[in-house]
Amino acid sequence: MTVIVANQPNRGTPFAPNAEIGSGACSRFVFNSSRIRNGSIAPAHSKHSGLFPSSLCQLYEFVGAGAERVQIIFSEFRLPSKQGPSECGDTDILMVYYIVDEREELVETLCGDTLPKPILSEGSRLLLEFRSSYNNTENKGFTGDFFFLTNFGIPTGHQPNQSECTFHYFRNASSQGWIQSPNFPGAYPRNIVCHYFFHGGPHDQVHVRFTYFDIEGILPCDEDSASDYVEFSNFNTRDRKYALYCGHWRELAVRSDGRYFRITMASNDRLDGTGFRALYTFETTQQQQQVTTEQTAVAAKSATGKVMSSAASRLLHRKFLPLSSRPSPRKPYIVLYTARR
Ligand SMILES: [Ca+2]
Repeated sequence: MTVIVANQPNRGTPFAPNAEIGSGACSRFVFNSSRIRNGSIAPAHSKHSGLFPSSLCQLYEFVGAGAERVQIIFSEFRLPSKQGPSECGDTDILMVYYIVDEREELVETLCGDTLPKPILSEGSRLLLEFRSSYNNTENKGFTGDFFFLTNFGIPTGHQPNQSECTFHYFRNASSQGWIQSPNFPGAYPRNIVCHYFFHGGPHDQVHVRFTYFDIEGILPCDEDSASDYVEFSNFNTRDRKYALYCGHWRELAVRSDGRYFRITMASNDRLDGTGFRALYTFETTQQQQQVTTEQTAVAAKSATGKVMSSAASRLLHRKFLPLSSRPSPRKPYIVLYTARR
């Protein structure tokens, strides 16, 4: 195999890839994390006409090490399809492959004018294949930034072990901040478990307000319903006062009993969602009392039937009441602002 170090393979690319390897009709650019941690890719086309050559095939291969994954974030994407906006056909497409056990698995085929969501590899390797044969002036190609990372695309919190999707949030680091699912706002990976641990001060409670929630699954969001889910707990073990959550929620808020709280997200081996984003706040008991009074007033108003839908009301009464088997049950603090879509 001949390995050639490319000089200027990509228009507008500040980094040269590690190697360009001839592969049939396709040129292959290999990026190895030992030599480059991040950069951008964009297929070369004529500076004169803005067109790609009549038949272009380029492979971009990303090779990470250990627990590293590859994330691609697109900043430009214009590959209009000859077959209309909803069908890619086989021209002017960008194909995404996971490489698992030396096998290439096609994950998705991208085309059109909509900026794709971020992509996160399943393991340490990822392959992109760009094919262009439908030349018109609308086809401007794409630009994507790539990153080799070990934080699963979760930029906040303290991650003690790079191979685990576990993040800790401490009151003494910040009284407020954001958490998100891996690769948000792109699809979260399959077969993943992510833990978010919150450690407040002695008189703190943890308030978490979700601003986006899309977890693939159906009620009751457990393994029997083949669902991905988000779990809340005041303990390290399962907290039966909280139901498991999946589906779409416009807004959802939850509060811990005390200074400690855990949120866990788990995905199975099929179908995807785009995850969640939430604002967490460590609140002292005094602040909390004030907020509870306000929330009670909102809940009372909702109960008149003007705000809360019957579906929401059913969910509240059926799912969130404490279980009688639990000793000294306390009413769970979950405020449901809107019903399931
Ligand atoms: Ca799933």
